[in-house]
Order: sequence, then structure tokens, then C-alpha cells
Amino acid sequence: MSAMEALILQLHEIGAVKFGNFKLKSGIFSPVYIDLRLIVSYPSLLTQISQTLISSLPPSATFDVICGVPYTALPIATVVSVSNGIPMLMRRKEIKDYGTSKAIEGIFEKDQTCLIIEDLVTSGASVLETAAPLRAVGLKVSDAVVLIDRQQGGRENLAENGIKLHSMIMLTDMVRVLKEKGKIEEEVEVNLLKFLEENRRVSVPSVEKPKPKPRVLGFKERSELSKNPTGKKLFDIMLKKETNLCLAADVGTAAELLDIADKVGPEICLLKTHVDILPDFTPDFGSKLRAIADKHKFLIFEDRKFADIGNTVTMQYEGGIFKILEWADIVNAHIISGPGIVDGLKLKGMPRGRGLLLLAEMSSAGNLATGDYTAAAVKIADAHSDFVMGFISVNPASWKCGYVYPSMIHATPGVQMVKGGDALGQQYNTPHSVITERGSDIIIVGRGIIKAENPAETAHEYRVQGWNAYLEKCSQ
Ligand code: 5BU
Repeated sequence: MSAMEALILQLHEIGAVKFGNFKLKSGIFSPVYIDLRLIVSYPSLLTQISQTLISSLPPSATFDVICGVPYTALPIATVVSVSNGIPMLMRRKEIKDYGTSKAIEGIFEKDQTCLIIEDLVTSGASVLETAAPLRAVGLKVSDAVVLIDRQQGGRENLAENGIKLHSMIMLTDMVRVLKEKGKIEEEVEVNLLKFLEENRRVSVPSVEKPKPKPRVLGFKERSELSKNPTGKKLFDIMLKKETNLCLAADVGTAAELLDIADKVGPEICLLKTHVDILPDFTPDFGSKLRAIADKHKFLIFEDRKFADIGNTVTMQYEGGIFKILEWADIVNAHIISGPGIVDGLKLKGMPRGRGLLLLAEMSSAGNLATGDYTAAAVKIADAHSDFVMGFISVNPASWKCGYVYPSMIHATPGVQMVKGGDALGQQYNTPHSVITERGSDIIIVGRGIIKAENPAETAHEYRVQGWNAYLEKCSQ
């Protein structure tokens, strides 16, 4: 029996691998559940795992220090460190210590290479969460080693972020071994292979690499450049709260929206609404949301996507039952009808100090806001920079003007922890890719947060990823 087979049997024996129907954190049901937290109760197994982890690495994976992904991989990393004499680092998970205390504990030098150790990889999001602060303090992260790879896109997502994943045990190997050793029925194996097939991540098109660009200005300098008061305010809020997260609050009712706004408020710089989806909208909705926004110091962005001629949008902005102008700091507009739309909105918005985002790009597959259309949006924004505070963008680093417009805020929808999409054409990129490679400033996250089991906690994770990516970009 090989060492890997013996390890699989032991993990099964201690109950670290269970078969049935389990709801995962992401909401999907899985026929297998793996809980490696148990291994701390089996010291000899822990030692065996730690030794095999390191010896399974190819010679190309060189490193100076190691760091375990909190929490389950911490004991594994500790044993690896002690038994191989490799110095270890620890990543703090709690943000309240971040800023006042260190995100990375331990001694290291800039440009040293850190190997990340993880117990289980599904999408790779946790590894990325640990890689971001390591990179932000100047460490290089090029390899991660994992005990079990669930084969659901982690390898590809990490590769996209410059991290090579080394897996000790693939989920399919584990199931094969358990079937061969008579520990599970054939039906379980078939079920699991079917599940993996259905939940395998779609292949990823290669990410366009940004062109070399001039020095990246921070939000402080850019706030001074902004000519729009709401733009300035948003830059300042991001800096002060250390967040570039916008929540797309696409919930079922106004009551739910106000509730989630209050819960997630401390984590966000901006809350995005679609007020026309709320069946229980009442005229006091705006003032209620405003009070929550003032309490938690975030701005309100009504994603109205105005598209008509100037005269009509003045009425749509100010009137109707929603009276958007009353309560939304920011609205957005398509430029399909020409620059008159900006003049119309400006007529109403400017006296109130409001800001406008132009839709320079969209996140959905096959959309037509590309090339010359995007360039036209930039041109219109430039001509109205007192009112236009920025863009809805997807890949501003690829625009011809690049970072020529640091006074503008670039906000990107279509963001989740893993790259992918939905059944209706939405396309997702990761917070790290959106902020660093794609050159945006703000991540707009909807279902990634509101469908999570604990939206406030998940918003916190997005906030850390988004902000760390911003810090990384500034340090380059
Ligand atoms: P999601 O649940 O994270 O996919 O929600 C994305 C939100 O951003 C949703 O409210 C959309 O209406 C909005 N959005 C978008 O997804 N793509 C775009 O190009 C623009 C807005 Br503009």
C-alpha cells in the first residue's frame, strides 16, 4: 500500500471524510464532506501529513518561509516548520488588528518567497486571502501546497493569480482508493464523479496583461484631483474606512435592504441599489437609507442606468415615485443617447453636489460597450469632469488612456471570490484581478455577499481582499 493510500484510509477511519448530502458554504449540495479540523487529535497522523506535504513538492518549488492558511492548516504548517527547520509566518485573520497591528506575524525580509500551506482547496479563495497580505508586505508567493484538492477550480483560480498549486491528494484519487478498499459503494463513487463533473469550473480565458503603466497614485492624491464633491468624498471615505467594497444590495424587499445595509455598513464605502425592484418601496425609503448611510459613513449609488435624452432624464432623476435625486449620492448613465444625457442629469445633480458614473464598460457577456464606445465615454467624462466622478468599468487598465484620468473612480461589477459566471450572462472576476490586473478602484459585489450564509462576515472577507489588492497596487 502506498503512503498516499494509507493516508486516505486513515482520514476515512477518523471520520475526516464523510459521504452523504451536505450543504457547503457556497450553498451547493455536495455528496462528500471533508473536515480536517479533526487531525489535531491524531498527532502521528498530523506528523505523517506534514512530512508527506513537503516531500511531495517538486524541486522547482523553492521557498524561504512557510505560512499556513488560518485556521485548520495552522497546526499542519507548525509541524512542517518544526520537523523541517523551516521558519514560519502567521497571517492574522481579524481585521480590527490590521492597521494598528501587523497582518503578518513573524520575521521575514522583502522579496523572500513564502510557501502557503492549506488543508483543503475548493475554489482557492482562502489561499488567495492569505496570499494578498503576504504579497502586500513584500513577500513573493508562487507556490501553495494542499493536502486535499476538491478539484473545483482552485488550481485554475490560483494559477490566474500567479500561484502554482501542488496537491497531495486529489478528491478523485481519494474516492477511487476508498472504493478499491471496499470502504464505499460504487454508487457513491459514481455520484461523486457526477458532482465533480457538474461543479467543475468552466475553463478560463487568459487574462489580458496590463501594459506598463505610470506610477499608481493613491486615493489621497486622487481625491485632490477630483473635481466632483461626491467623487472627493468617496475617495476620502475609502481611505478613512480602508474599504473599496461596494455592496450591490439586490435583495427582495426594502425592509431587507435596510437590514443588510445596517449589518454590512461598517465594511463598505458604497451601497448600490436597484430601487425599482423593491415591492414595498415607500416615500420614506430614501431618508431611512440615508440615516443608515450617515451612521456607517458610506455613500448611496442608485444603479438606475439612465439612457434617454437629456430632457427626459431630468424628470426621471428628480420625479416619479422614487425621487432618486433626493437620496442617492451617485447615479449612472449610458452614453448611447450622446452627451446631452450628462447635461440633463447635471442640471439637477450639480446644485446638490451629486456625482455621475458613466457606463464605459459592462460585465455581461457579449455587451456592446467596448472599444470606441468606451473611448467615447471617457471623452464625455473628460468634458464634464465637474459632474462625472468616474466610470463603471471592467478592464480600465486596457483602455488607451490607461491611468490618464486618476481623478475618476473606476467601479467594477461582476466580482466574486472565484472567476466564473451565472446562467444569464453575468461574468465574474476576482477582487485581486479587478483591482490589480484590471486597474479598477472599487469592487461591486452582489450575490457573492447577499447569498452567503453570513453576509456581514463575507462582506468583511471581500473588503480585506479588495483593500489588500489596492495596497498591493500602490506598493508596486
Ligand atoms: P452580482 O450578484 O454580484 O452579479 O450583482 C451585480 C450587480 O451589479 C447587479 O446589481 C447588476 O445590476 C450590476 N451590474 C452588473 O452586474 N454589470 C454591469 O455591467 C452593471 C451593473 Br453597469
